Amino acid sequence: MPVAASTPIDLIQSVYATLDERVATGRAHFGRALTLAEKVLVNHLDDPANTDLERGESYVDMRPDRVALQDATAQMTWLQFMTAGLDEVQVPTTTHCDHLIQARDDAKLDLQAAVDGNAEVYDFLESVCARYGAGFWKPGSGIIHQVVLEQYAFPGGMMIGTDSHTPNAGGLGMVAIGVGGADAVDIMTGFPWNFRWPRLIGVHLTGELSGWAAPKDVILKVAQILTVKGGTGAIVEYFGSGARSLSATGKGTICNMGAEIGATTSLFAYDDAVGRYLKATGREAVADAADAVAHHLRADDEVEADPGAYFDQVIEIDLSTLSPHINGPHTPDLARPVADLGDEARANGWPLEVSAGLIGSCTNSSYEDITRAAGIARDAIAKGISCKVPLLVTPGSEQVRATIERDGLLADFEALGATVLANACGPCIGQWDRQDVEDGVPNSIVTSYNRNFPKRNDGYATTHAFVTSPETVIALTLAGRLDFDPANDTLLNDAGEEVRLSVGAGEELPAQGFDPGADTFLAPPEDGSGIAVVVSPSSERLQELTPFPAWDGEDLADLPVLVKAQGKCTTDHISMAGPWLRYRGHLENISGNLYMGAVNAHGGEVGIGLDITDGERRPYPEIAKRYHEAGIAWVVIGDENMGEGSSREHAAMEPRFRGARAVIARSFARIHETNLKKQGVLPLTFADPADYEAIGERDRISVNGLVDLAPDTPVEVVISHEDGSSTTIGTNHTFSSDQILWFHAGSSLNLIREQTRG
Ligand code: MIC
Ligand code: SF4
Repeated sequence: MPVAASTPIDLIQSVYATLDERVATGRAHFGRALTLAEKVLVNHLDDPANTDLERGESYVDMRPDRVALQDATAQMTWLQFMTAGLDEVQVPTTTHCDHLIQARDDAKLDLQAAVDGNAEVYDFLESVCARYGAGFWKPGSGIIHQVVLEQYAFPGGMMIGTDSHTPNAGGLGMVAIGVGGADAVDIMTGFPWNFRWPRLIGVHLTGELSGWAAPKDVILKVAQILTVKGGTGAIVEYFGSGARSLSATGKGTICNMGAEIGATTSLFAYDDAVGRYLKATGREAVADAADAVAHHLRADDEVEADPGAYFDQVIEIDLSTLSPHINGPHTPDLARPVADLGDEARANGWPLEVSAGLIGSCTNSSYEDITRAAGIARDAIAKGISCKVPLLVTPGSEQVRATIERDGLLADFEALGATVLANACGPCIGQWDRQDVEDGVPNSIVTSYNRNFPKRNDGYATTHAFVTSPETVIALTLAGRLDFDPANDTLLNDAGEEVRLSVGAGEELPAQGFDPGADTFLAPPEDGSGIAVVVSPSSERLQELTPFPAWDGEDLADLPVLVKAQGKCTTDHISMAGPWLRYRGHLENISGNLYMGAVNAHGGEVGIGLDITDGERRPYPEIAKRYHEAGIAWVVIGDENMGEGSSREHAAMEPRFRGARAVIARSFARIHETNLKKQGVLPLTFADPADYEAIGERDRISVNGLVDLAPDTPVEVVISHEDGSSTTIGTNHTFSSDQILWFHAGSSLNLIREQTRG
């Protein structure tokens, strides 16, 4: 299994070699032309001849080309893989160290602190990669999605990654899907990857961006239209002349943040801009190979001519009239034009002063982004405007960092007093050890990131985070206020004059080529079988996994409700990141954060509920631990889009470990729902969403008829109320017949283990 620092051309050639035949089979199957997503998917079917391909219905087996893991999710993924008893990963796999680096002082000090502080975890990941034949990207390499875009993504390919923003690679025309670790283990162990054939949403882009508008505004607008759950179960395909006017990295930004609308993934066609990016990143051979099959790397012409006939929903966006947007706080779909934010902030009592500006992340740290933002910084200095609040810049990769340093762009930010952080997730994932503002002080920040759930950046619930383009971040940070519209308003400079900021076009790619920077990749040895992978029994950060028990064949009878969550319950609410990232490899210890952020529907307290064993109110993680120790199984009740956000399977493994048997919600986010299924927990949805209201704090839940659990068959749930009465309700599930075997076995991993270990 060759795992190099980039995708080998023969792997790509072998994917392209089957396109003619597979695309023809796909056209014959549907009796019509195909969209790009359909072509790529059909080309990666495990069994193209015998598969039902009904949108939103059929489950299909896929054969992705690659797997990418990031350090915070990789630990659990590898711990699961290790139990399968194989000698080598069966599909090229890489691990990227990016999430565990804290942002505090600057790039150098923070990186060193991470290398020292996380030594045990990095050593584990490095040795496990070497042992099982995977590539290892050391801390400092950059954020997984930027590194994948620069090295591994290719048009028409298919990959999965244990991070919800894996779709970033859709900017190069790859079907790249974010999954939980157990899904990755399926592929790494050589099994096909099972997923639901997606619905298709088409976004028709016309016109061209101008002025302050940026690619980010496209996805901010799409998020407003589709909301955080509008993309669930769908692939979003962008097409049209406007799509062809965007740079490859701009397309990446749009696909990246498609995670925020719950989309399975998003993608763009292969075009000249993608070809230019491939060449600039040293992949001429990939561009040549893609040119030779370019007609297969875009939708058939009929699709653009009559999109309504091919997509379940079509959204029209004219880039020429798209104004700069800014979304938030607390949810990424709360959008409005930048010009309207001031009034809205005043009406809602959001602090108008900007307390910090943050540029970078996996979403927006391309060379083009940085040149545009740095141009504004230069312009500000020339016009006598200074920056009064902290400005933090996170380069997305070592290659971007080295290049923007060489080209003097970092110096432009530093001239404004900016701090350049390590090439890592840092403040985007609660790893911001913030010194300038204290917890409890209401404040507003502007970021070029993608997510803005409460506590997501500095760990403070009182920080209001707004997401926007890097251009707008710089402008609002310089103004120091949310009620500033850079296109129309002026600022007072050091000489007391009114000046207006200008924005330039930026540079799509570096004129002098990319500087790769430090070499941070470690290839695995030819034969890793002699390498020891150590998990110390006394470690507080890593713990070997004990398989979850198989289903005992019984229904669930009279289980207490640990949590009835009200409103948003994202994976950040279920298993918080930030300080808890250090326990991502230790199931027992990380379970100390279980449902800490969930809002209790009975009374609205956060993270606190009723312990039925003694009637005390306690933090959820404590109650869960007490139930676990007492052998009491339990259920969870969720609201809409339960488990929105991250791919972290900890949000499913922790409940499972502590005794959860079912999660009954109004609706689920795709990855969380799959993660629950994979770990042997039943995700059920209320047939009548109003039944959510029927569940009281001391009620007991029974789930009946599990022996007959079958696809498309409702499941009966009985709510036994405190007063002795009961209500019988219907619930639905999305298990396929194969997935029901996961439930029977206790987890999908148990099933794999049975097969690999014989
Ligand atoms: C995120 O942006 O929430 C993360 C941290 O990258 C997660 C993965 C994780 O929880 O480790 C994601 O998006 O999947
Ligand atoms: Fe990292 Fe933030 Fe991107 Fe997640 S969204 S991968 S935390 S930079």
